[in-house]
Amino acid sequence: MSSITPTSRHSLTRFLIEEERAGHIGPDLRLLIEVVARACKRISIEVGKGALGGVLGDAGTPGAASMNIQGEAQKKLDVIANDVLMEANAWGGHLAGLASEEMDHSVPIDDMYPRGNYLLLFDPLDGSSNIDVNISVGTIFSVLRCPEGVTVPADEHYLQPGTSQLAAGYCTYGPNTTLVLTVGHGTHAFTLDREIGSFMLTTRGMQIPAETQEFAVNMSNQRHWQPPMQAYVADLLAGKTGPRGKDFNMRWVASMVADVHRLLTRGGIFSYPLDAKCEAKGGKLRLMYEANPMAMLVEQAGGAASTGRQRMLEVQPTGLHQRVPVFLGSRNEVEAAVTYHRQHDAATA
Ligand code: AHM
Ligand code: MG
Repeated sequence: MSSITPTSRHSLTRFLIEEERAGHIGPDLRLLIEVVARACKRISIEVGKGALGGVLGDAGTPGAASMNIQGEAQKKLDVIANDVLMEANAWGGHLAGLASEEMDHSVPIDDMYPRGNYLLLFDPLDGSSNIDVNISVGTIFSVLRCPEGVTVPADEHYLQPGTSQLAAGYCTYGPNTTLVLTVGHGTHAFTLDREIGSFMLTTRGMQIPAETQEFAVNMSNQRHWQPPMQAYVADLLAGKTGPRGKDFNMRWVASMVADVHRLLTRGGIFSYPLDAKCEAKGGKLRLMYEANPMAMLVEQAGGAASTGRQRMLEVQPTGLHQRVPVFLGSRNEVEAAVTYHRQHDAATA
């Protein structure tokens, strides 16, 4: 991992042109990423207005918040961020279609515009529960290729495993706005320079340390977890004198973007396991626009990502809004969590 000195800083535009020259991306994918980054700048401005902009609180009418397909109440900023991403990506000719956490089904690009070869999936504003309390939220996105011969993509055309992602990223709206991106050649961070309005490369080749002493999980769900997760976390909490032989610290922002940004920066494991409350749905977090893009970013930074029982990027999706259990971050710690699942499953088989 190398930090960039002020004199050698590259803009996102320059970085993408160099990726194109290196043969890592084509011009349409470069345009797509530029458009998403521009939309994220807009969202960053809206998020930053807070109470002054009238953007806080629930969408819909008082007492009757609008709901998304997940049955979750939408915040005003969820809807604003979704609209910004939809509008920005509608007309450029780089996409065949889009899918979002906030929309029941995918949407093909309108006939009035040319259609490109890519599919874009996104969670427009992740960490919705933190919007009104001024804690970091973010946008997560994933790019897939539209299958050969498909001109009007439907939901089924998005159901590709995470290994098929051509690019993935997120943007955090926190004390600073940072875009973290991979096109399959490392994971890189770009900080928004608000004075010039450009994302500037601030970390090339993020690297997650293989070992960690920090974990992130919603501990209030502990009693609802399955036995292997119970055993794993009990051993983390046992600390130095327990079987793991070291003390662990815990952090939980409740915005996946912020929790993942922390582990990309200094290591850690993030997990949202199966629990009795979300088991029937398959998990809490969504595979296609939360778990998979984060898994690609983490693997590209030398980390690992798993459902606890399978490499995340190899899960064959069956639904656009499918949910999965998630373990990702420092490689050795993810492997430790997976071992607890493997041993439990072997003992109960
Ligand atoms: P969202 O996309 O509706 O905001 O939900 C996803 C969020 C993640 O960012 C976060 O890790 C998790 O839900 C928080 O869950 P909890 O409320 O159990 O802490
Ligand atoms: Mg989310």
